[in-house]
Amino acid sequence: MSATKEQKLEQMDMKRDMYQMIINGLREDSASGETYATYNPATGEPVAKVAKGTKEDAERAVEAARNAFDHGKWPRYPVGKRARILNKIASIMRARFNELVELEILDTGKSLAAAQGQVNQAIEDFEFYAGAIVGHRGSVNNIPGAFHNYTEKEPVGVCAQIIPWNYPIMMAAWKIAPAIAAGCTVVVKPASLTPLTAIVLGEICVEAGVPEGVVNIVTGSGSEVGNYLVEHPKVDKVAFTGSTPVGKDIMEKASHTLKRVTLELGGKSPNIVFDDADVDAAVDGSLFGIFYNTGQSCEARSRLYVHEDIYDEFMEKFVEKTKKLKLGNPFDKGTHLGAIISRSQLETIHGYVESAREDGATIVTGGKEAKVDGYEKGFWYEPTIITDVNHDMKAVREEIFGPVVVVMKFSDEKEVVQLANDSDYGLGSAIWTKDHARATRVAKQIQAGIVMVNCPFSAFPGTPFGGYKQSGFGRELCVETLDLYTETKSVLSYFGSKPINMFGI
Ligand code: TAP
Repeated sequence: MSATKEQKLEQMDMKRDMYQMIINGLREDSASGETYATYNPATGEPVAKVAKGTKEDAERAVEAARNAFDHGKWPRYPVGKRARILNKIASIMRARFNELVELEILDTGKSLAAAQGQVNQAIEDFEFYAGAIVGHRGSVNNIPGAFHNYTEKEPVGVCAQIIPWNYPIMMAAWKIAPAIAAGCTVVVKPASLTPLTAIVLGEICVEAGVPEGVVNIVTGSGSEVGNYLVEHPKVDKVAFTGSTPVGKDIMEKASHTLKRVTLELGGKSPNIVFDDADVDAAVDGSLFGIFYNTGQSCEARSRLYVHEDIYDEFMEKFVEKTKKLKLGNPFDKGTHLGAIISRSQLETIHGYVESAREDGATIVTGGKEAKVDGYEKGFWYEPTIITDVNHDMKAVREEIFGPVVVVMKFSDEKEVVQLANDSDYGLGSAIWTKDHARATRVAKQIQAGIVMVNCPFSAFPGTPFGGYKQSGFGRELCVETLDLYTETKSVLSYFGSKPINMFGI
């Protein structure tokens, strides 16, 4: 059943029993009338019902986005007006910060600190692109004679944006903010496990004055809704964040209509601790590097290389602090690690740990499902450290996407650079050293989109985020992203007094 026009203006509680999609500025049920339940991974309890979108809903959303792009006001607004509306979105999010945080925690089971940081960054993304788009312009080019050439940046068009479950609101903001800043219209497909904050963000966009059809949020499965969007001839670009296998499939299918594609995929990021590092800082940074967001981060530093001269000291402190990490009520300020997103992800994580065990590795701490008082029906895994591994092992080569780190000893710089680069992935990397020359030298040699030097985290709005190799291509979170949501049009004019007769006849 279609929503009424009045619903467009109505602000609802963020926490509610039922979440509809956002299509053409309205809350909409699925064409099939079907819903599904989302669960709180910390408790295993249902959170709410969500419209179960279908191809028909994806079609309606693409039509709305196409119409808004081809005939609507948004791409034609002066850039300052779009910027003002992006800032309005940010200010509504800020005013409803606590509600957004609560909803994100219920939907993902992540800790309060993680959710707060991610909602805050989502807000800052809109503010960042409100500013960045104003300075994103074409050029006037030096050409000879009576010619004049300038370029204009024009929005790419209708963008399908498919996002994962690990950072639901942040990923939605990373996608929506630059696209609409550039004048595109979007159809966002959130992960089925965590659609709630993306839906609410779509509502906030409408409330802030984004015209109907510009931001559409369609829930439903990746295999049906996601795939339909990727293959749709009226979609101009696909921006995807998710696993490498799905990214490859999307790239292949999007090629049939030669869509623009950006892919932010998986990772297996190296974390190198040199013998001259500040050991305490490296321990704290490595702890955060792997266990933040319960290890469910694409740029999790999951391969830890420690120089042999400081290995024992480092490991003693690293293991001790890992054992102190607190799992528990995600809303409690003192909780460090939240839940794992689902039972199936928990089993995947444990499968990797078991494979390491079978390959002869040592599980130094963790290595099993965690029992958390009061949360017996939730999905929890112990922070896990694995040693005695080598680069042939599955747990060292493949992305685990959980709170599991493999640790290796190294003896020299050349060797560790080689080990760090011995991966199909190339997203994040970290270096711990007091030697500036070494940091610069190693940073240059690492095959990854991001290098963190003595720094526990990877990005702020403004810093490029994206991968080398099978971690994908394209950069998000930065000014360069705007290039990926725009085409460059070159206008060449002739101002000579004599007409040009190129054929001379
Ligand atoms: P995926 O299974 O790849 O799912 C990501 C999104 O794609 C979901 O919305 C999913 O829908 C949809 N999808 C699944 N199959 C599809 C298909 N055939 N066509 C179109 N869409 C499809 O990943 P995930 O398990 O949610 O997330 C974990 C992965 O994302 C990890 O590998 C992680 O490294 C990566 N990740 C990367 C980054 C960056 S920035 N590089 C950031 C976060 C996560 P359903 O939910 O309905 O299946």
